[in-house]
Amino acid sequence: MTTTQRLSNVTLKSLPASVQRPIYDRTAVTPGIVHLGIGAFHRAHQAVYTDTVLADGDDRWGIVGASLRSTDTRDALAPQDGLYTVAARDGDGERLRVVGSSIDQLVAPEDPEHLLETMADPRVKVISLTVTEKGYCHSPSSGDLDEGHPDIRHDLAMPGSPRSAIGFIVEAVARRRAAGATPFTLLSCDNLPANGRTLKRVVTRFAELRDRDLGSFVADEIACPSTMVDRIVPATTDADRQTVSKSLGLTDAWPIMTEPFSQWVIEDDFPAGRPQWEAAGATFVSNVDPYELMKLRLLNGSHSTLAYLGYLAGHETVSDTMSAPGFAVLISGLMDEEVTSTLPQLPGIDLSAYKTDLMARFSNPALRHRTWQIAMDGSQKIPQRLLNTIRDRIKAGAPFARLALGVAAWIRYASGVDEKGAVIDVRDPFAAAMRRQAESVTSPTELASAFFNMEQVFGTDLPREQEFRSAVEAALAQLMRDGAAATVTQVISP
Ligand code: CS2
Repeated sequence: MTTTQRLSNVTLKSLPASVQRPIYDRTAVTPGIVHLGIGAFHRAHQAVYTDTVLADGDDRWGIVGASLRSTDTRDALAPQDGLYTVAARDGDGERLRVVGSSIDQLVAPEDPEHLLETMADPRVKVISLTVTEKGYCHSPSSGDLDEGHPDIRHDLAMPGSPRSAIGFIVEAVARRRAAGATPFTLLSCDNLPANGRTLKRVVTRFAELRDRDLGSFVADEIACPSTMVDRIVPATTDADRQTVSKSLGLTDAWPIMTEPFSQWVIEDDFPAGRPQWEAAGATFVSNVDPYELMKLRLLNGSHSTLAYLGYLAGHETVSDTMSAPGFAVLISGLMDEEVTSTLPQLPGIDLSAYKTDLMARFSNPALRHRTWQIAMDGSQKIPQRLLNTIRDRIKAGAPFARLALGVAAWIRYASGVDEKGAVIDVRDPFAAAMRRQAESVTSPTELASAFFNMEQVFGTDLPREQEFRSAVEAALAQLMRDGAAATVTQVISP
C-alpha cells in the first residue's frame, strides 16, 4: 500500500519544480464547457489546451466533464479536485504536467438531471464530445442516425432522462430554447469523417423525430464546427500509475500517458464565443476536411492496419510491430503509394514531413500502445480509415493491395480466433454477429462474402466492385494460409 498523499489543490505546492502545474486560481474558474466522454483522450488533448487558456487568465472556460457510463474517471479524479498528470514520453524522456481545467466530473446515469441542468446553464457556451465512433448511434457507412438503436429508442421515449450523448444534447438544446438562452456550439472531437457535419446530421434527425419545430431549430441555430484531433494516448497501466506517482511524490490515481506531439485543427464557427485555444497551439481554419482526411487516412488507416496485422502476428504493441520484419516497409508503402494520391493539396502542410513524423510516432519506444486497444470497434473505424480511400483508388483505376490487406486483416481478426486457435477478445458492437458469420463458413472467399454483407460497414457500392472483392479475398486467403508475419513480408509494390 502506498503511503504518499493524494494529488489535490492542497498538495499541489509540494510537487517537484520540474512538474508543470496550474498556476491560476482554480476557485475563480467558472464552467464554460461541458465535455461528454471524459476518457484518456480528452484529458490528454482538449483539457490540456483549455488548461493553457485558463493559465493565460481567461477563467470562463472551466470544463465540467461527464462520463456516459462508468464511474471510474469520477472516482479517480474527484478526490484529487479534478487534477491529474499528463506524462508525455518518447525515447528522449518524459515531461509531466498536472492539468487543472477539469472543474467537475459527473456520471450521467447516476443523475441525468444534473448533467442536463449543467448543459442548460447559460454560462456554458461549448458542448464538446469524445464518445468514440459508436457513441454517435449512426451507421458508419452512411452517416445517418440509426433510428433502431436501443439508446435512441429509449431517448425518444424518455427525452427527460436520456442515455445517449445525442439524447442529452437535444434535451439540453430544448431546455435552453425554452428558457430563451443562447444556443451552445457543439464540438465533436472524435475520429469521424466531417465529424461536425455528422454530429449535426444525427442531432437534427433525432430532434426532428422528437418534434418538427425542434428539428428546424437545431438545423438553423446550432453550430457544429468540424475538428481534426490528434494525439496518441495508450491506456494507462498500473505500472504507469506507480511510476508517475513516484515522480510526483504524490499519488495520482489516473495519470494519462501520451506522446509529445499534439495537433488540433478547428473550424472557426462559434456564435456563442469560444476559448482562445490558438494560444495553446490549436489552428483555426474555415474548412477542416482536408486535414481530417489526411489524418484519418494516413495516421488512423496505418494504425488500424498495424493493429490487426500486428496482433495476428503476435505483437503486443504498435512499436513492437513497427520493428518486426516487413511492417515499416508495408506502412510507408501504404501511405506513399496508396493513400497520398487520394489527399487534396494543403498549402502549408508538408506531407512528406508529416509521414516521416508518423513513422517515428508509431515507433515511439516509450509508448506501450497495445495493438488490441486500437483493434477495438473496427466495424466503426474501417469505413473512414480504409474503405473510403479504396473507393477513391478504384475511381482512379489505381491499385490498393496494401489497403486491401488491412481490410482482410480486420476480417481475419474480427472472425474471433487467432493464428494459434485461441479466442480473440474482440470488442465491437458487431462482435457477436461477426463471430457467428465466421463460424458458419468454410473458406476465405465465403468469410469475405459474409462480411461484405454488412451494409453498415461496406455500404452497397463496394461489395459490387469485383476488383475490391478479389483484392480482399486474395489477401484474406494468403493471411489464412501463410499467417500475418509472412504475408507482411511478401506484399510488394504492385
Ligand atoms: C487509434 C487512435 O485507437 C485508435 O483507433 O488509431 O485513437 C489514434 O491513436 C488517435 O486518433 C491519434 O490521434
